[in-house]
Amino acid sequence: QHRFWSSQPVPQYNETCVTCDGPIDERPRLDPASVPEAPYPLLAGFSWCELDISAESDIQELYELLRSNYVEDDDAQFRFDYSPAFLRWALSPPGWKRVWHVGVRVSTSSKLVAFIAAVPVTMRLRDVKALAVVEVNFLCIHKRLRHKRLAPVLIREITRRAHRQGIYQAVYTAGTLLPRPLVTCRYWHRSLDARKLIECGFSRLRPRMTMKLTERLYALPEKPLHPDVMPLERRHCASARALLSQYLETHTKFHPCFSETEFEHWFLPRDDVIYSFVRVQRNTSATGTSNERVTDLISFYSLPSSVIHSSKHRTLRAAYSFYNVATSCSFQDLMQDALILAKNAGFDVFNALHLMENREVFDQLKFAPGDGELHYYVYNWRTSVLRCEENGLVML
Ligand code: JJ1
Repeated sequence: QHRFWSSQPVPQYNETCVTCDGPIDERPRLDPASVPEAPYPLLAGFSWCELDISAESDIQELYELLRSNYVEDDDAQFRFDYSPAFLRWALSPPGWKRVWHVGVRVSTSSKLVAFIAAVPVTMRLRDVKALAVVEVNFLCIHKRLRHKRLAPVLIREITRRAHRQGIYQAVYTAGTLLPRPLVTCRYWHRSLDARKLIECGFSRLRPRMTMKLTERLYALPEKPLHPDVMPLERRHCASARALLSQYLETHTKFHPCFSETEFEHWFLPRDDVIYSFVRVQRNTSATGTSNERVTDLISFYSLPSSVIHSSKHRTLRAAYSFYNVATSCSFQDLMQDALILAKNAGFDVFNALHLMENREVFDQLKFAPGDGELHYYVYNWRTSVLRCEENGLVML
């Protein structure tokens, strides 16, 4: 079935009973000399390269490779269109390494035809509180080179490069089923511009519904329910990070552990990339000093999709729920503010996965289940499957 994955240290479909959590293959860690020093051999006519994400030209080449060849929905109507600024943000968190931005070029023309990336992250997985892993993302092979079995070569090469840096586990997600998901989460969608979603084939007019009624069904207040929600600033970050860490530790079993600098990187707002908002409580002590405590956090990222066949609309502007924590109000009221803020920022749809506590608010807030699912995988780690609600990782 899986010529490649059956050779890899991942749980197979038939392994159900897990007695002890831990690595599947200890050899690369115990015997680093067994990790090759040189890159894996590539198909004749192609060469490895490292992209320089600080160079406008390399980011632009990566942007174009992904825009034309990356993930599509099941019916090939939409394709992810990550912006250059988004890619730079996603690929440069604290501790990022250029050796982990791996490209494949045609040797004669230098054209970029494939890519895979890893970034470092510290994860908690069940009882293991700080597992050093890489998040692998943006694996993309040009459409004309599919069926040449390049993906296994890229995966072996990024694995080798992680091993060379002393990292032996990876987390990755895919819309396709591979051996074997840690957890599988469905996408849910909340219309913000119902007319546009229908016009571009993202959703359909329901039976016995007119366009006017549909627009009225999805109407939202003009302003957030909480007038004091404000964009996250650097001064909020220590408190916002404490709020999020506390939430993830108590409510989930699989989550990133953000350092202070990582939190600032992943959450400080960037136009058309990452949107974060907080509510703060001001406390004035007896001595007159005042401090601010973040009580609530809203965040979502911008990931447009190209509309593949529409004369009317070229792109769909989608906001994807990132990390949201409510303590001063209900989670539902907080997420309603997330919808309003996303609508006011010009997004057409708000997408969220069935993970953490999200499912509890989908019905009331008029989300509908999508036709896509996201499978989460951990490379070289054995553990039993999680419930969706126990999943505290949102990847980009
Ligand atoms: O966006 C997705 N589906 C949409 C569009 C479907 C178009 C036909 N296939 C969808 N729409 C219906 C819901 C509608 C929303 C508004 C209100 C009424 C109901 O279902 C799906 C997710 O559902 N997206 C994808 O399939 C894209 C790929 C997802 C896998 C991502 C893999 C990432 C890998 C790297 O990390």
